[in-house]
This record gives sequence, structure tokens and C-alpha cells, in this order.
Amino acid sequence: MHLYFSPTSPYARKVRAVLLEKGVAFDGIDVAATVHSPSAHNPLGKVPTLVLPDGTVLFDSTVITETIDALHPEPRLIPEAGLERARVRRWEALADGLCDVLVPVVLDGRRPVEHRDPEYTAKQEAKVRAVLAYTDYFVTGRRFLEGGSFTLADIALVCSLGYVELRRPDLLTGHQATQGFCARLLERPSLTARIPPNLPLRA
Ligand SMILES: N[C@@H](CCC(=O)N[C@@H](CS)C(=O)NCC(=O)O)C(=O)O
Repeated sequence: MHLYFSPTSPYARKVRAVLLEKGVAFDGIDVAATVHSPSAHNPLGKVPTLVLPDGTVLFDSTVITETIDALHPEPRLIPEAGLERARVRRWEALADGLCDVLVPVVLDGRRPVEHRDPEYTAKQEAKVRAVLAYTDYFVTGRRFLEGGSFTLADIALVCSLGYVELRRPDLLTGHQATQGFCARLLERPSLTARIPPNLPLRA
């Protein structure tokens, strides 16, 4: 199994953590360090892209996490059915959505000042702050986000918060509850493993 990833991609980090939690062996292809591109398998050219041993190609990260959890059910990271499943998948959507919102802000910040769009950026930053306020409220007094045990919801939140810390640590100011919650989860090897040194996420 081959996983195309880049070291700073929160979506790829989420997939890596799921594979590590389940003990599924994979070859990682760092697209930042090789000439190999996911475009050979994924017309969107994005990471993560996963190529299964039978040649089946999976993307995006949500399809990958769902499929790996179904093919390798131990340990279960997404509840099998019902509202329990929906709640975990909703956290994944929120965590990925947080990164989706931040990426254009990061790109805008790299443009020459005269080409930036401060109004759009302010709107996106407000969404980041709204997500962090929501998570602060929700994580208070909890060890795990859903169901009293470690799930994909926890993995997804840690990975997206790591991305905020990497790109815009200023936006984390005042959100100690979420930072502390994620820092405790970082004790899991799947979340510390293969993280580049610029993704520390410590409270
Ligand atoms: N919704 C996608 C997002 C993936 C994504 O945006 N990946 C970025 C890296 S963080 C990427 O590959 N960007 C390169 C490109 O778009 O060409 C997922 O969950 O997998």
C-alpha cells in the first residue's frame, strides 16, 4: 500500500495516524521529497492519495479513513452505525473544514500586499476562531471527543490544530482548553510518529 503525503498536510497526517493506529503497513511517498506525484493516480493531484495493494486508488482523506476503518476494523475508529457514527464523522468534517478555511488565508498571506484580500481573510479567520471557541466549549472536562474512547474524531482534531499551530499560531491565543486537550492526545504514538519538528503542538 502506498500513501502519497506531504509532511505538512493535516489531511495526510490524519490518514497516517489511522494506518498507524491499526498497524497497517504502508510505504509513504513524500511528494515534497521525490519526483513522484499523486497526479499519476489522482487527477486532482492532491495528498493524501492511497494506492491499495490491488491497485485501487482512494482519495480524499475522508474516503480513505472510512475505507481503512472498514477493511481493518481493529481497533474501530469510527462507530459502525447510527448517530454515534455521524457524530464522529461530523468532527472529521469540522476538523478538515478548519484546515479548508485556513488554507486560503495562508495563501493570501503569501501574495504581495497589494494583491491580498483582507476582507475575505478576516471572514475566514473569524471562522477559525468560531471553530476553536466551539471546541473549547466541547472538550472541557473530556478525555476524548466522542463515546468515551479514542476515535477518528480525536485524530482529526489534533491534526487540524497542528496545522493551525504550524501556519497561524497567533489564532490559537486564548484557546488553552483545545490546546491542552490535543496535547494530551499527542502522547499516542500514532500522533507523534513522523511529525516533522515544525508540528509540535504542545500546550
Ligand atoms: N479534501 C481533501 C483536501 C486535500 C488537500 O487539499 N491537500 C493539499 C495538501 S494539504 C494538496 O494536496 N494540495 C496540492 C494541490 O491542491 O495541488 C482531503 O481531505 O484529502
